[in-house]
Amino acid sequence: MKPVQRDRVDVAGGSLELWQGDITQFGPEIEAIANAANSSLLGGGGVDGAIHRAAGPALLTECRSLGGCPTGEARITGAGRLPQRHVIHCVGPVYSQRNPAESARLLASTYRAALRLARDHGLNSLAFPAISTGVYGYPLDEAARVALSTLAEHLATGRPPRRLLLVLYDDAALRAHQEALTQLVEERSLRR
Ligand code: AR6
Repeated sequence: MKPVQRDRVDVAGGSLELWQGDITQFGPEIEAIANAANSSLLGGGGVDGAIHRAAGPALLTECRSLGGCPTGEARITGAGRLPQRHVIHCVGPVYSQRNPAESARLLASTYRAALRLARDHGLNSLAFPAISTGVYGYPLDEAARVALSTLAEHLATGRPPRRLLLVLYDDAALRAHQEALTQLVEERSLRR
């Protein structure tokens, strides 16, 4: 399904947006998409599989040359056949392997690493999937709070990228992120 915008808040003149649909279906107006990868960076199921299928074999060839990526970090490549300039591969934590505080630290860390790479490559728009909330088993409501507060903190610095999208695949993920956004808007007095 082509992504549809469902919600949006303004943070320091930047835009934090909730979308629903398939992250591989954006056009070139979104300069980069993030992938929820594993530390081998050699592909997998879920959104990783969808991104590699859409991007074609050039993406895997480029990923092979990177030699993997530790949990909590990110790596950037071209986007193969996708219309974006880059794919940023994020390795989130497997929720059951650590205590909740350590998982939250690593999840925030991979979002921040992706934002740094985007800024270093002159990107102004970046779309994320809900990292770790599928195969990696991160509870949706907790992951939504971590993701949204990390993205809002980035926007509050005033640095690029200034347009951040979280792309939710199903209704449960969308609901969890809408609730977390409502909480964030109240806590930080943001404009919806
Ligand atoms: N567009 C947007 N979101 C999607 C799409 C899509 N096309 N497909 C799935 N999602 P997951 P993880 C959502 O499992 O939990 C892979 O095998 C999905 O509903 O893709 O970080 C990797 O290689 C969920 O909310 O990633 C790793 O081994 C979210 O994307 C492992 O899975 C993330 O689900 C990473 O697990």
